[in-house]
Amino acid sequence: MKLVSAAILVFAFCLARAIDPHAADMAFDAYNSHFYFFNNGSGYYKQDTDGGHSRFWVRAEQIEMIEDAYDRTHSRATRHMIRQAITGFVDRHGSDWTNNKYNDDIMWMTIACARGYLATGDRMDRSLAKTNFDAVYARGSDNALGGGLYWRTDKGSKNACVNGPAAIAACLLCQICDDKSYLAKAQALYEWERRALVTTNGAVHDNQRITGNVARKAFTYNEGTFIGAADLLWKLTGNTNYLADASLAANYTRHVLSWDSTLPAYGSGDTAGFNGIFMRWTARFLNDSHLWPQFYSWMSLNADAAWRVRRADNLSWQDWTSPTPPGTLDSWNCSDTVVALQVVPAKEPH
Ligand code: 7K2
Repeated sequence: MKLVSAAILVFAFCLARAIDPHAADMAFDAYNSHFYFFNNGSGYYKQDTDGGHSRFWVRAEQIEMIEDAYDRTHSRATRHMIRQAITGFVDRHGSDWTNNKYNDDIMWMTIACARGYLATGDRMDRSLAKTNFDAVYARGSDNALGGGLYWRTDKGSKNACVNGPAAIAACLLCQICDDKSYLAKAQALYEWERRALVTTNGAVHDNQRITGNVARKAFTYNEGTFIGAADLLWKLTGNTNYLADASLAANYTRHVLSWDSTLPAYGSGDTAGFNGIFMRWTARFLNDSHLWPQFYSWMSLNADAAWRVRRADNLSWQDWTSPTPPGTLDSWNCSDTVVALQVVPAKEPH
């Protein structure tokens, strides 16, 4: 009898840690049927369930969401969507994005294009990534504050939201252009961010003003891109210090920002998709480092909670502690759940 109840307990424990195996497909399909618009070879996500267009950086991140789905399934249809959505982006914003004063915006799209190239092999994606990265690096980096990239062309601050993504972008360019000069850039950007903004317990502060003041606010997306950059640099160099950094930032996000439960709910606006960015890069780090055993219970708790708060139409917002409300929903606000379900495996990897 004791053995039976022990077996039931173990079974329940395993169940609690698994995620509905259909959730990843269902969430992606529902998201696309509510928000995706395409016409021949060109596509985009609407701003919300009523229409409109997503803005520049959100659009880039929604392309990354499609790439997350592709990395999970390797489906032809999803690869085609990547092509269509990058084409739609270029239709709207052109191939030279430097009229955008936000260096971070351009870095997000650079990552989306570099990942696009890895998925589709289309040289246009690689060249979009390279030329726009190079332009931002040229206009946005200097030695003030010891290095790093400015957030915007007005050069008021150097922010985690551009330096983390730029370090990731440079690692990807090193890989896809087979050019080691990008590795040196990635290492320098990463080292600047680490020294200026990252604490010894893994908090990634938001930015440093040109006056020297540091904004001590740790957002999950900055934790995520720091982890992503550390992971890619570890893979490119073999230096395990990067792995230790990534673990520290992941643990800080888990224990301090999330109290070992769901990621903080960020509400509407730019912050609405921050948690998806965290989940993406943390999951990649856990795949590469084989550290899922340390984090699966918490990561799956998040992905599972994300799916549980969905509505009857399978849309789910970013507050994973309360039911998704009826009425109009913003597409960016619903993307975190889709990403979480693409990147966290339904069962713990062994
Ligand atoms: O202050 C920056 C950043 O450091 C901070 O983390 C977030 C918090 O706000 C801005 S980043 C938001 C910009 C992203 N690029 C496009 C712009 O339209 C947007 O203001 O939210």
